[in-house]
Amino acid sequence: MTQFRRAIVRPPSRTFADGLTSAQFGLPDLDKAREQHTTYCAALERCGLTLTHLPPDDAFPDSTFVEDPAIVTSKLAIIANPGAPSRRGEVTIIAAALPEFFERIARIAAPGTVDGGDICQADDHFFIGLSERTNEEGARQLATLLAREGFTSSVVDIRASSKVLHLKTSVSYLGDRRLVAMREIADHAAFRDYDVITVAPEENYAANLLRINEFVVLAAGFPKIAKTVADFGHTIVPLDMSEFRKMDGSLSCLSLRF
Ligand code: CIR
Repeated sequence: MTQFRRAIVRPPSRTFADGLTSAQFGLPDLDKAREQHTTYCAALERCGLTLTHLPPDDAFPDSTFVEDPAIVTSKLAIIANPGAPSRRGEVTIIAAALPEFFERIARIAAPGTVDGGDICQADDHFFIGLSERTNEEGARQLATLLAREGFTSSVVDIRASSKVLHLKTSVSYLGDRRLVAMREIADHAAFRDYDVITVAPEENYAANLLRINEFVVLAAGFPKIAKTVADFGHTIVPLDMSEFRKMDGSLSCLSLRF
């Protein structure tokens, strides 16, 4: 399992509530979102990570979801080309921040689009989600870049699912060849060599979790999957994600981990 040492994070900006969302939970409370973000950062530190904090930018309401404008691997960082036009400018600050940590940096070029939230790494394999944000050309460019580094990849088309924004909204890698997935995607052929743990439908939001070293960071309030994951011997770190959920955000979106 990948050992993670660092993460890049970015707090919500004052315009956070103006971001894109399809969720029906009402407007987020900015102060509460900031508090939840601070708690999230502390949780990553507890998992052993050293954090780099990028400054908030009111011009980009969704920029706290720092996972989407890049894909980071042990060998190469890739600047993405986010599928939502309002988010494309977020790549500038990420492109400036990554050279401190990565010698080699590649880019997804238009007309290819990729959101980092569609990319699920399982050791040396990458699942690439095709979604409203990641198109076939972007997926093809990313697969080529990854293959050059010796990584394998497979495509998971989620375009027919109205329930999920990104692939990682619906599936996460728990390590040890185990995936945690929403029922609708659990039987996908791309996952056939993995042990797939299905979340109960009322716990779908918890399908996005973070395995970081010996810890698993989980959205709070989902006891069934928390017990299943704890029974595998992981230390659970539960976090209240209410304000980010209102903006279609989940745990992985709030950091780039490497
Ligand atoms: C968006 O629609 O782009 C943001 N409001 C949410 C992005 C969530 N990111 C992620 O799942 N990786």
